[in-house]
Amino acid sequence: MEKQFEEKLEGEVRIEPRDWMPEAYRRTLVRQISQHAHSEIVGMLPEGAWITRAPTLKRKAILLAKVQDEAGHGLYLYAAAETLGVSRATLVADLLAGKAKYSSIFNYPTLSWADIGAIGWLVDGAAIMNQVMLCRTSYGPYARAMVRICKEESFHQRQGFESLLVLSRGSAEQRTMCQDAINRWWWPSLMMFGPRDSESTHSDQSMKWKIKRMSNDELRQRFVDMIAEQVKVLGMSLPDPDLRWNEERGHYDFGEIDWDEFWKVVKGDGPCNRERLETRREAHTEGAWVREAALAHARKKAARPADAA
Ligand code: FAQ
Repeated sequence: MEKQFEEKLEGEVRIEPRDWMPEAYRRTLVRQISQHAHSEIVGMLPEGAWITRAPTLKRKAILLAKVQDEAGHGLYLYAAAETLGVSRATLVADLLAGKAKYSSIFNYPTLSWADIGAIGWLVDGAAIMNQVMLCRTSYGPYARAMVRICKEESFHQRQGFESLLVLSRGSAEQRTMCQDAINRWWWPSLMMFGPRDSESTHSDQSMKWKIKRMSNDELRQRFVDMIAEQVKVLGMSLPDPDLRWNEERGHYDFGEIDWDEFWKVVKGDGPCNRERLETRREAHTEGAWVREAALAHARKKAARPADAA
């Protein structure tokens, strides 16, 4: 069975839920897919805080749609994780108990309207850079979920960029707001790609299993190369004095990430970690009646044909 599994990987045949797979492969997928699902759900909070404060009806409608998309992404991903034999209730319980990880980026506050544009451009931009490779991941349900998610994320990135473009062509105050948001979101966005390859616990094995197709550092470099060009269109700058084009490498060089800050946030001690978990716990408690009603409805529906007979 192991040989068949290896042959499938070698021949680029997707692994499906009913196929035999090594236990460690299954566990790695549950870990990564559930962390990804939690990120989408917690990721609704920083932007959700601006739905009632969006400057126009058009911006409010766009933001509402985007935040709803993130909820949908979370649900596809929990469903993909469930195909590996773990229940969504267990995964959510782990998140609420503070035992599960989610992306570090969502532990930073959204201080101004420009942050919503910066999240779309930088955070969704980093997310897509990583997720495009995941459309080719070796596990079928995860890869298929990613195809749809990527289509929606690319709309998210464009709306973020367009929103910043408007601010960048606005008043002096709006331009300052735009630059300030870029300054605050730049470094945390680079952290989304995870630790340096040399510090990454799972990369080697995940690359062998074709769960990951590119390393953390490769994706981070691609992101820097893309954003360093796009920021010129905005007429803004990135807060990194070491950022410069390296002709020899054919890439932008960039400064050192504050890894102490990264690990602090990952371990639960970032600016908003406690607030985010508290908000999720409250939503879970307050939403109990919706889950109960949905279950009661499903039971009633399932009982109906028997009643009719
Ligand atoms: N934050 O060995 P590696 C989005 C952990 S979705 C927190 O390199 P791996 C959409 C890692 O889990 C954003 N923890 O790990 C959106 C591991 O801990 P563990 C989420 C991090 O898995 C936009 C340890 O460090 N995207 O933004 C982070 O091979 C706007 C060692 O790391 C995904 O989840 C971090 N930044 O590579 C929503 C994509 N980085 O489990 C709303 C799928 C690392 O041993 C608004 N995930 N860690 O305790 C992946 O591609 C990978 O899991 C990586 C990490 C690349 C994130």
